[in-house]
Amino acid sequence: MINTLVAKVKRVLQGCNVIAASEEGVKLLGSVGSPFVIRVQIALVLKGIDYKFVPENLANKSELLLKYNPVYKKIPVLVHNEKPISESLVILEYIDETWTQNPIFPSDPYQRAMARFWCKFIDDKCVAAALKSVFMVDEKERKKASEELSNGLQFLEDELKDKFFGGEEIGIVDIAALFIPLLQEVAEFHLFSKGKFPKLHKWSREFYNHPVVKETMPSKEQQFAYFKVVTERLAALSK
Ligand SMILES: N[C@@H](CCC(=O)N[C@@H](CS)C(=O)NCC(=O)O)C(=O)O
Repeated sequence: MINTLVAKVKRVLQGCNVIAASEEGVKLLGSVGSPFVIRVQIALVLKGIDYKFVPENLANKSELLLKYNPVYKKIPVLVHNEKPISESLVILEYIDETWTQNPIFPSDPYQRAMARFWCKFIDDKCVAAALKSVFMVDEKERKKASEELSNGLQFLEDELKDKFFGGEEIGIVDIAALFIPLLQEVAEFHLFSKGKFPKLHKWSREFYNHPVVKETMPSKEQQFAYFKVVTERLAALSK
C-alpha cells in the first residue's frame, strides 16, 4: 500500500516538475541491514527517489567501492550521475539539497545548525559508544562504553520535545538516531523502557511506525544476519 502511495506522490511531484521523471542515475552501494545504509534508504524513500541498490560484500570489497570511496573504503556510497558521495550524513545533506521535496532539514539556519550538531553528537557520542558496548571484547571497556552511551541518551532524552526531534515530521536527527531503536531490537539492548528514557522509548515506537521507516527497514532476520557478519568480521580482525 505504501508503495502505491509513494508512486502517487512521485507522479504528482513529477507532474509539477519537482522531480525528474526518471532518477536512473542514482545508485546506492550498501549491504542490507547496515544502519548507515538504512539512513540513506529512508531519505531516498521519503523523497520518492528511485535508486538501484548495489550490494557490497564487506569481506571482499568490490573494485567499484574502492574506486568510489578510496579514502574510507566504507558503505554507504551514493552515486548520482556517476558522481560518488560517501559518509551517510554527508549523503543525507546532498539528498536534501538535490531533491527538495519533503525536506529533512529545517529551513531556519539556526535550526539547521542545531540539527547538524545533534547528528554529529549522535555519531561521536552515541553510535561510537553503542558499537563499543556491543563489540568490545574487554568487559571493562564494554561497561565504560555503556555508561558513555547512557550519558549520551540522557542528552537526547532532554532534547526531545515533540513527536520527532524536529517537530511533527520525521527529519534528519531522527534518521541519524535510528541506531538507537535498531540496537535496542537487534543487539537486545535494554537502553530504554517506559521507566528509563520514556521520551526516547515513545519516540522509537513513533519512528518504527512511520510508514516510510516501516517500508524501508530490513526484516529482523536481515538485521540479525548483518550484525552476525560484522561481529564475525571484527572477531577475525582482532585475532
Ligand atoms: N561514518 C561512516 C560509517 C560507515 C561505516 O562504518 N560503514 C561500515 C558498514 S556499517 C563499513 O563499510 N565498514 C567496512 C570496513 O570497516 O571495512 C558513515 O556515516 O557512512
